[in-house]
Amino acid sequence: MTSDISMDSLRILYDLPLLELVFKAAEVHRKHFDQHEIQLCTLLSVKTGGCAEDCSYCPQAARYNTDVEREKLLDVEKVLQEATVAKHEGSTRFCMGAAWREVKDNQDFDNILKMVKGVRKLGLEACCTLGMLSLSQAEKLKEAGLTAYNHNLDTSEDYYGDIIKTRTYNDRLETLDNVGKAGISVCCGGIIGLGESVDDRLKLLLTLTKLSPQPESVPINTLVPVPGTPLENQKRVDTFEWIRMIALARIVLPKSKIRLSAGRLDIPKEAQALAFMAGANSIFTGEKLLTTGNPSWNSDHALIQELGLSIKAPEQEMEYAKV
Ligand code: SAM
Ligand code: DTB
Ligand code: SF4
Repeated sequence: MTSDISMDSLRILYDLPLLELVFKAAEVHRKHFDQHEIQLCTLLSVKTGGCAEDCSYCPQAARYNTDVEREKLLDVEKVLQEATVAKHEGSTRFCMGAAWREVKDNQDFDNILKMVKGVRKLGLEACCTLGMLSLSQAEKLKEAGLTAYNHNLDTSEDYYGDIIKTRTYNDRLETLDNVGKAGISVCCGGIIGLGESVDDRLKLLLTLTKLSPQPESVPINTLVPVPGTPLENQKRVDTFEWIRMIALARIVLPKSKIRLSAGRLDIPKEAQALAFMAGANSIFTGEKLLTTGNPSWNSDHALIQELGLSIKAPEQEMEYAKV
């Protein structure tokens, strides 16, 4: 499917009987990927808490009273130790997250560049999610060897203002543009379960298809309601709605990796298997996401083995091995 896709065509797909939709998504998946391969990505919060933004879902926003303690940027050495563990467990992409509104040109950023270089030297793909980014900062990250930059649009442009008031949808699009211009792969997805309508979810997908370049990976998060955040009492998303979102993402973004992200801890393994059938081909591994829980290494290894799946090898390894 290309960018001539419309809200009407998305709605028709979304309303298909569930298994029909999954079947269509599985067909698209097999055309573009080896359906047996799952990419393992490990997240580490390198700078936790105290964020100036007001994202209603986020336990790291300084203005909400959550259990998350504010920490300064981790040492480069500590981050590389964690990356080594992730590699040992079979992860091929290491993602470093910072609770920043935007990147500032200071010593912390210099240390992030060192982390990126160190992660690449370990033979892993490196990803960062650091908030807003200028073109020159994106270029520096590219030079350090960064593989991908995660910056989510989260929901539709219409619903965005209900969830986040301290920045605009356009701010997000500008950063994505800078990332693309610097030649870094774009990782961009969203969250379901924020109280949005199905149309909001479809609009998010439509916007993702229109990004140029289209995202290399698309994380699909389901809200993890954290006590102290404005969305703490939000009802959990129905698992079948989650599957529909994944299948639809696979159909309209046939070449992107579709990543099962936040919320997986509470999703039964049978539903995760259906999500892989529906085209998901990447997961976050490791006991923790940024601040919330995630399935254990053991349970994910067991799931991959039980389903007869295999772990995807890193891309571009040779290109950056000497950085
Ligand atoms: N500060 C950076 C930013 O906002 O781009 C990077 C980190 S931020 C935590 C990355 C993404 O995590 C958000 O865009 C959101 O999609 C997801 N996220 C944060 N809190 C979540 C929660 N409670 N449940 C599900 N997803 C969440
Ligand atoms: C993404 O879309 N999900 C990840 C990653 N990109 C950075 C983050 C999920 C965070 C869930 C809440 C937490 O653990 O703090
Ligand atoms: Fe800050 Fe990112 Fe959390 Fe928003 S999602 S409050 S920008 S850490």
